Amino acid sequence: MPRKKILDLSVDWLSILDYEGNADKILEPALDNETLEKFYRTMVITRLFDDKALKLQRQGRMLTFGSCLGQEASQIGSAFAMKSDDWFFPAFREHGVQIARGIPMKLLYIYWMGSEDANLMLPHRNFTVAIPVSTQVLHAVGAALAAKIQKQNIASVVYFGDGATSEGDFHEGMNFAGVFKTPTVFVCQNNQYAISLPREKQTASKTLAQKALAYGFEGIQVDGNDVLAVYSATEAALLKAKSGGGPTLIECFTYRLGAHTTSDDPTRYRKKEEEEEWRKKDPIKRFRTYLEKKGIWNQSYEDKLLKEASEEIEKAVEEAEAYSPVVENMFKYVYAEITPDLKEQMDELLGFIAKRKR
Ligand SMILES: Cc1ncc(C[n+]2csc(CCOP(=O)(O)OP(=O)(O)O)c2C)c(N)n1
Repeated sequence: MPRKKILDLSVDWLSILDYEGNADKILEPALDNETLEKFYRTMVITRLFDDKALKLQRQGRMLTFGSCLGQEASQIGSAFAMKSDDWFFPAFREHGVQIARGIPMKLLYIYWMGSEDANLMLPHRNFTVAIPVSTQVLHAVGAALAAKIQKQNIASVVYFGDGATSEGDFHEGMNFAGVFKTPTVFVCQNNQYAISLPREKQTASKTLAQKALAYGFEGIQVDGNDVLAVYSATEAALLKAKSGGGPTLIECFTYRLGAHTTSDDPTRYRKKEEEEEWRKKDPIKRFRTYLEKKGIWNQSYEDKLLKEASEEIEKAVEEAEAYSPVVENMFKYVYAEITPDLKEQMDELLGFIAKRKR
């Protein structure tokens, strides 16, 4: 039987920077040198922050930690497109976004050293890390709907991975956002793996971006190792969201160069050659080449930056390790009101600590 085509959907791809340090002149965002330098500095600080966390974990000074090595362009490009009044909802790998949003590194270290107290000290409009995969998608859509009802000119930006797109929460959030046209930007960092599960086994869809089309809004695939492309796509999505155009799903096509977390061994599920290929696509090196061509970057700039960043990180670690967690907080904030069994556990622990101190 002859059929009539009733829908023709497509997904765009955006890439601006090549690997020789050239930007597409038509697509290149108009950013001043100071802003470009801020992007680079934050990417470098994130990498050093991350590396320090891994070392601390190996020395028994930090708990399980998931590195964002290789995803710095996806994180810093999207983060700097947000305004400070926009809501930000992270998963557990968004250290770069958190640093770009001005969350002190000391707090990030305190959190990954095991104290939820850090969440009580987060600056304005930064939500807590979501360890359960995809739950933050619903929170972000809810915050965006609230902002829309209150006629605030803000949006919410939510981060999650390729694996999160298989969760019900993702689909519920996307559906709600599409129906109610909430000002939400969904940033999916497709880093090719959900722990050991490769992207091809996650979904039969050709792209993750196309999932937005089913919910009635735009999905775009962006070169996630190109900080300019990620910035431009996020900025456009935020402008659209704030002018009533509804949500956007941005799929940042990138790669997790490190292990899933410090408890993972990626050599068991992926080939060295694949990692090597992606190492050549290092987002920091790529951006550095561009900045060097523009006369912004040189070796003495790099040496100074590395020195300053390392000092900043050492100071943050020192402060985090000097922090004494408030034990009660672990129990107090599970529910709005502490339940009798949690209260019992809290009293038992406090008693145990008091006895040890004597
Ligand atoms: C609801 C839920 N199910 C399972 C887990 C265990 N888990 C932690 S991370 C992860 C994979 C997440 O993959 P992805 O969303 O691609 O993010 P990535 O870790 O690659 O950044 C899983 C299954 C969890 N934390 N929450």
